[in-house]
Amino acid sequence: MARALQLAALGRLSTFPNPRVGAVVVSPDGEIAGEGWHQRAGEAHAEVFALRAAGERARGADLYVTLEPCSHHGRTPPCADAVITAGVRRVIVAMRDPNPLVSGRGLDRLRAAGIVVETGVMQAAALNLNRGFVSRMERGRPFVTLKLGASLDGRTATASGESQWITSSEARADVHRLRAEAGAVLTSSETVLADDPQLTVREFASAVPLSRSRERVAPQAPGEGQPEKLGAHSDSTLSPRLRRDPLPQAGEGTIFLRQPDRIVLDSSARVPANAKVWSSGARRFWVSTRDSATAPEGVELLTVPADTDGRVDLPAAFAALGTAAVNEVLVECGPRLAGALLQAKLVDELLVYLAPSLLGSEARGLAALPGLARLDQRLRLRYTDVRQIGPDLKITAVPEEG
Ligand code: AOF
Ligand code: ZN
Repeated sequence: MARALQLAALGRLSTFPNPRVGAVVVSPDGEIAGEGWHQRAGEAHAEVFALRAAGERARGADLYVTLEPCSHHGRTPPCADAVITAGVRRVIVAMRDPNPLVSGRGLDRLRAAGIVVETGVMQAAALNLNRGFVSRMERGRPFVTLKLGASLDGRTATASGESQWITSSEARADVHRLRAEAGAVLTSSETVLADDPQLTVREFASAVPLSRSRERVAPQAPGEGQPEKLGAHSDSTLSPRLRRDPLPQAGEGTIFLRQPDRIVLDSSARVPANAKVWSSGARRFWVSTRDSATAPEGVELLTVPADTDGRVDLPAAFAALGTAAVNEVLVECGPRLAGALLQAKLVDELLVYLAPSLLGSEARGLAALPGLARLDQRLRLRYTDVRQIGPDLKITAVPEEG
């Protein structure tokens, strides 16, 4: 399963809106007979690649797959049927498919065909890899990461979508990698009008390995961490035999980089057609309360209700993005939207890059929040990770419940 998760992670930058899925066929004599991972929506599922690679050796074999095999006819036929036809004896699954079209029916179908099914193996790692897909399926909205940049005293100098305060190129490359992984970047009209950011992946592009070399496949900035969530199962902990195994036949060693969707929340539709954020290359969403606004070419207008202040109603905006098949968003914005998202409890994870400098009390804070009458009204967070990225600190935190 550790290997299947590694394979699934190869789709980290390319499977949206589909989940990242990996599969390994192990023959009765304990050899890996086939491997596969899902590469792009509309193309074959992980199980199909793995079964194809295994051929006749799938008969009587064990199939390790990071997501329950599907039971529905989507863009591709049901994988559960392919597993049954291939003569697999046992299927080991990391997590159930939260897609209501599947949701246990794939497992039922396998069991009905007499296949032994085990579930929940390395489930936490699988859920983490697909936190965006799971969020969209279960909550109808994307997983939201709010990225902020500040001085050590928590101050920011600019309205900054593109974080002009971040001087270190390491931190910038890290943010570009996060944009690629999230698959969508969201900001406010205020930030667009102030900074005219592109919000595309540029610095990271050269760091994305497109070669066939196994060693260079996992995209990772120096010192960075997502893959070490799988770290305990990295190559070094696998048996030498597994380590020598070749990559899957299909799409061998290829990582597809897709530019992230770009999303602008713009209540009164003020962002001009020539804003850089609308430049071509990805899906672009203009979320506004004005249904009469004329969207620039290639930009999709999502009209949502206004809140009591006349701004975009945030829960409605994120629900609309869920409907538009956005799994995960990286929010890069100024203090106003940051504060509003935190107050609306729409932030799942907070990333704060802290530069080694002090801006003093005249500079603005990170998130605009109403003044507190009592300390127990404070917004509580829990740190989940701290690391150094170049000269900066990167702190990951999650809001506490309640
Ligand atoms: C994937 N890749 O490896 C697996 C998936 O439109 P379709 O036919 O590609 O179906 C997509 C759904 O299939 C997806 O939402 C998930 O529920 C299920 N499993 N999807 O893209 C895979 N195993
Ligand atoms: Zn499938």
